[in-house]
Amino acid sequence: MAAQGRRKVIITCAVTGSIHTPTMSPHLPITPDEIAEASIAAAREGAAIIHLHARQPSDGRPSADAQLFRAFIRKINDSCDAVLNVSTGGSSLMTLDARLAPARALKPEMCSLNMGSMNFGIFPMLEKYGAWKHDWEPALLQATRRTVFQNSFDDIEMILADIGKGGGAKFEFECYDVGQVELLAFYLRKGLVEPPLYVQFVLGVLGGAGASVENLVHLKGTADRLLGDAYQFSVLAAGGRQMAIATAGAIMGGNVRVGLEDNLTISPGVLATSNAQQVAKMRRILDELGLDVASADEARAMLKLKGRGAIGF
Ligand code: KMH
Ligand code: ZN
Repeated sequence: MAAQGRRKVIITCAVTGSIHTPTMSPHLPITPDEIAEASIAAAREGAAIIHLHARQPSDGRPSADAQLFRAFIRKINDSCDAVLNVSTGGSSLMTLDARLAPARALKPEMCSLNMGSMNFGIFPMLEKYGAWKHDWEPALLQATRRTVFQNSFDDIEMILADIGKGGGAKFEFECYDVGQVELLAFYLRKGLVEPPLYVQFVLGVLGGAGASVENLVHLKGTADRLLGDAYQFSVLAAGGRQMAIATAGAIMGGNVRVGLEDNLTISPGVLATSNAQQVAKMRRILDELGLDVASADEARAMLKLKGRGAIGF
């Protein structure tokens, strides 16, 4: 039972993403069944929000096939009450139309929304592996040297109108640097976004702000100044600083995101065996800090989501 006065912290688990590849970990969920099982187990450990991408079952490459999403999202929704958050970022190599197909088809309670165009470099991971299971893996990493992850003003405004106003989704506003927080504030002033805004500070992506507490303090300071009480925040760090930086975020009054999308390890140099293992670790940390884990329905109330009754799957 929750102790009195303890703040509720939302744990998001991003279970597979489009950054890591099958060679990097045997524990990365690939098939719809694996993605569903990983999500349900993460929710059981305390993840209130599950952030979802799909992969081609045959070889694990990132996919935005709405049918693949449908195959796992229904199963997850039948087995737990977690908020299901459909990525609109897809992979930086997909067209915008492809990226938006799952959100358009499924009308989820939440979607990600990336707040700017940027270099999104995952090519440094090429050095870590000698042999690859599939040819597409090194090709994808290499391609991020020359591909811009495009999220233009027009793109963002179209997503706000189409998936937000039209579909009723609330957003996980992914902000990789302070300029993207400034842009969110611009849209708040223009009335294109409505409180409560859920800002995900994304640290540690090459091309965005690095995974340091100093950067997090600056991002939060900027958001406090520009968004005031119109926002709540969550923190994710890509790579091995995931737990430490998310913990800093929790201490600073925020929510947290873990999951194999962002980091494959459970401690330095040790692969996590599941998403649930990372959620359980984060839950223990929060407990030690005197913080409670928000249930899915508490997260729905905190973020004013439309509810499970209004989803399209
Ligand atoms: N992979 C994360 C660094 C999205 O799905 O829209 C950012 C992300 C993007 O989750
Ligand atoms: Zn994602």
